[in-house]
Amino acid sequence: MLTVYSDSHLHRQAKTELYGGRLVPPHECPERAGFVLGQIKASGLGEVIAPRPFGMEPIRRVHEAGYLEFLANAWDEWSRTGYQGEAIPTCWPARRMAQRRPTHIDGKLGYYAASSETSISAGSWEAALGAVDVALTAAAHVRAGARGAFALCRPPGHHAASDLYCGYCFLNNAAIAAQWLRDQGAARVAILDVDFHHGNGTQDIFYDRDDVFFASLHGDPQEAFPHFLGYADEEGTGRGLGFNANYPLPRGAGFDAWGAALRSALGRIATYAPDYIVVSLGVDTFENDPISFFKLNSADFSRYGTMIGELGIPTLFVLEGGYAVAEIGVNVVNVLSAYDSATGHGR
Ligand code: 7XA
Ligand code: ZN
Repeated sequence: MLTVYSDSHLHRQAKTELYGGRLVPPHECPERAGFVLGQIKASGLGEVIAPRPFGMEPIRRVHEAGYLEFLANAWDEWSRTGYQGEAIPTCWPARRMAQRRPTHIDGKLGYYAASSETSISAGSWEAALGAVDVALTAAAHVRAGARGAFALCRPPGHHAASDLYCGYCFLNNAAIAAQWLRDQGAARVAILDVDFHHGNGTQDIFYDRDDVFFASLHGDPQEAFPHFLGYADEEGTGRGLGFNANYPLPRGAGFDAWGAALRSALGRIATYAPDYIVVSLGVDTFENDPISFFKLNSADFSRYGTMIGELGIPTLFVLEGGYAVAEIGVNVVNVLSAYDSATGHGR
């Protein structure tokens, strides 16, 4: 399977994450991409190519103009205040407050952030733009006839809504790729989110639509980030009713429970019969992930790569989370090479 990768992710070098009441080095760190790329090369998964530029138009199809203007300028505005640390929101338009965009950067951060762990640092915007080109280049490869492609995106994207950032995500790489595939003529696209965390941004973007089916397996939001979306009774709205499927799972879930949920989600996707599947591939379901609570082992990642491949639908894999740095490369490659084998493209 072909991988698309760019060093542009190195622009995102945040130094702080608000975690457990302390400012710590971010879990979503540049080394993550290095571990994945290293394992892809060591395993001989396939060619690694650089992305080509797609410009802003595919991004504007998913994200609001005011939000993009905010992201493009947030670091400069923050720096001009004279603040010494990285940009972190400290106030929000909570219940019964005005839903207006203030002029001061402190107000804008609260207006556009859904949570506070994700510091904005110099270069975050450039890295986020680069990740979109990675996703779209891989999407174009699948559209051109490949059975699968892997977008080694960093920063990740699935928590970003049309006008919200959070959970280490600024631009929704998977959603932008799915929309682009639609705009290129695909009738239906399914997004399967196997990251430990619910893909609240992706769900929100497509919630009222029947042309993009969204299924997510994740830690029960009663117990896990993002807490305020991802419940089983969220099934879509309007034309989108019946095209959103959430599988919240309890603390300690292993492959028995997780794999059964995947089987159900894949059944829904097969019935939907999409032209393409976009997999939001987070490997923070791993048993040793430091911020998650599922119990998949490395062999389980191969098992589910096979299950996805057996659908026989061209699939774009987009990297999301996964923080057990030494193992994330192994787990990603296990999914992708099992997918390849199941589709007859094994090594
Ligand atoms: O898929 N999303 C992630 O892996 C990031 C989740 C961020 C959780 C922050 C909770 N303090
Ligand atoms: Zn995650």
